[in-house]
Amino acid sequence: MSLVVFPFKEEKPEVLLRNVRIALAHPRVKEVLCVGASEDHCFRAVSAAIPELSREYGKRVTVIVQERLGELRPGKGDGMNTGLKYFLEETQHARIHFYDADIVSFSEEWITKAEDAADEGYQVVRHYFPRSSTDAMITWMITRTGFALLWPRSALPWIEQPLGGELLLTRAAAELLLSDPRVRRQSDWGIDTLYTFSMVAHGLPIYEIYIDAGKLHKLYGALTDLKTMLIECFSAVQGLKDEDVPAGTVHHFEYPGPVRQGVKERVGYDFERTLWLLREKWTDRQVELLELFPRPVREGMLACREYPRFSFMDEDAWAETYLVLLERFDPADADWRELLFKLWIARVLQYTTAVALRGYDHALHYLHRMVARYVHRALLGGSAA
Ligand code: GDX
Ligand code: MG
Repeated sequence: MSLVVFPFKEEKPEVLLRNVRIALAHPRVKEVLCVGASEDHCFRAVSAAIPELSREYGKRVTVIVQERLGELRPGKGDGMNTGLKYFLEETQHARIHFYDADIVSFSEEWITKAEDAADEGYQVVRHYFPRSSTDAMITWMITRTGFALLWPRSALPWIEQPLGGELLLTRAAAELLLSDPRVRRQSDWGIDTLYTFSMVAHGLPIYEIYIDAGKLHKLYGALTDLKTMLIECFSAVQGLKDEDVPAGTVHHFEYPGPVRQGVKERVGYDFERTLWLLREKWTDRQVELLELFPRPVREGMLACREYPRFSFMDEDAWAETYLVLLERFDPADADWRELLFKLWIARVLQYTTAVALRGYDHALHYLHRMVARYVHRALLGGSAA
């Protein structure tokens, strides 16, 4: 039997409660746990609804505030790790599922597919979804790029959605993750990176299941909303750069189905608002820091102070930029954070105009090939044609 955990922060209670009901109705689910960032409005609404839910389904439902377990900004990582700890210390269930609380397309199928794969013996089951070609720009440009450049022989670069918050772990997998000090300290948005990293580093067999209906959830506007997530996800990779990851993890994935037109046509962010972020918040120190980067990047970024530019930030320029960032980026330094943000925006805009504009199929093929080329580059130097 399984425990389902929803980490949440300031979500709409009706969305979370709908998801809690779906989980409670599933025959494999014995208990549901909601882990709140604080006692916010959503926390109070869910707490009030619990007695009736428990009675209706005859199952245990609990809502708790996350513990302070990590060392970085208290965020989703403390929430997920509190869920893991509860699962291991307070229950005897065999499996734990995590789902984001804000999903409006959640269904019984998500739980069933994960359970079916776990029945086959996989220790980790991860959900992945069709996404628009301009979505997931942290995943592609930060996480998968970093995984390819740093651990080209491991399974890491090939994980479809390494930042996905939807996954199942067996008890043994949960024990390994929570006892990994690298995972426990990661209290912020870097937690998804650390879970993925740790499960591959420990050689746990992974199955990625494809959820055709897609993950519909709260949306962002300009890329500014993603700034903290970007910085924390990059820092998480950077913090791991000297770690070893063995090759040979079993990683299977379900072949994706045809992608619906609505997903193909979706624009992932507001292009015009994002463009102008390139001109903003420049300081003398950021200009100095640009000295560390290859010339086309330095000159291109300097020109952004007058007029937004990005065509210079192609795949190779980004790899070189990324390698400098891995060595020199300082997450405690506001100028470094702002510069990382602008460099990433230049990369996202370049990709959008040079690749994504040519259509969904072209773009998705490009992104997968880009990861493969980064793997090749890391193994053999230079870039593969
Ligand atoms: N307990 C707790 N504490 N929950 C949190 C916190 C926190 O500090 N911050 C966010 N959450 C919850 C939130 O309510 C939601 O249920 C989930 O975590 C994800 O947050 P959301 O704001 O919906 O983020 P988003 O952009 O949907 O990101 C998710 O997907 C990304 C991805 O798939 O690429 C999230 O799981 C990211 O970590 C992931 O990178
Ligand atoms: Mg969301």
